[in-house]
Amino acid sequence: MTIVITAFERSPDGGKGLARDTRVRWALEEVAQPYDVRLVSFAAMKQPAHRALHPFGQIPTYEEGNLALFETGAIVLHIAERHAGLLPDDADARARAIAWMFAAVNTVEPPILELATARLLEGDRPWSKERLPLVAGRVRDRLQPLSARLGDADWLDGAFSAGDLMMVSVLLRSRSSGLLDEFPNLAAYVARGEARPAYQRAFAAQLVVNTSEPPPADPGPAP
Ligand code: GTB
Repeated sequence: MTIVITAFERSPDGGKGLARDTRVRWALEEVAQPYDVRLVSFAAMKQPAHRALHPFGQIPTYEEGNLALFETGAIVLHIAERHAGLLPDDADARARAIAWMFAAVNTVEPPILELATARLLEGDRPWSKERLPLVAGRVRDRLQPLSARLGDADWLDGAFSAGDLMMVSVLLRSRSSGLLDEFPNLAAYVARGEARPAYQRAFAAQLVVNTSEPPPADPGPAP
């Protein structure tokens, strides 16, 4: 059964790999599963056909036969549970890897997203200068204990797992703020993730989409 994911027709980041299809591509590359990509415009994402796959009108989605999934945490967990390579065999270690996946999307990602919003979308507001340090502080409050837990290990809990894949993907979004570099072991952890051949293939695949000829103008919904 062919796996089909959706991705931005043109990502706002121009191919830096920050849109969330990259983490799904990465997981599929880690477990050597081929996949197709259906590119969607912002207009198409909000249409009923796409909302049937993703109620919030977002990317990425994942289709495999009759199964349709949204939410990258759920998608990566599905991939990791069905194919060897992203979750340990030992039941306790497996549960801990899944806990790190949740920690990535539920505990670490929210303040990082808040900071990205504050910097990129609210930077011109009169209160922005006062608020930014508060939001940056909340990111540090997550990175500091994460850095302490990682210490000088390569990965969060033994061998590389879906927990690391999600955590590295989330941390990547904090790099442009400069905060990641305040924690050299986390910066090195992210670099280790990026150096994995599977990540390199995933990154290259999304880059091609975002740097090739622009797609024809989207005519929008039919009148
Ligand atoms: N919790 C969901 C998940 O993990 O799957 C979040 C999905 C999500 O936020 N999708 C975004 C989306 O579809 C794309 S990834 N946005 C369009 C919309 O909501 O209308 C977020 C993203 C977008 C752009 C950049 N960038 O350009 O740097 C980075 C990340």
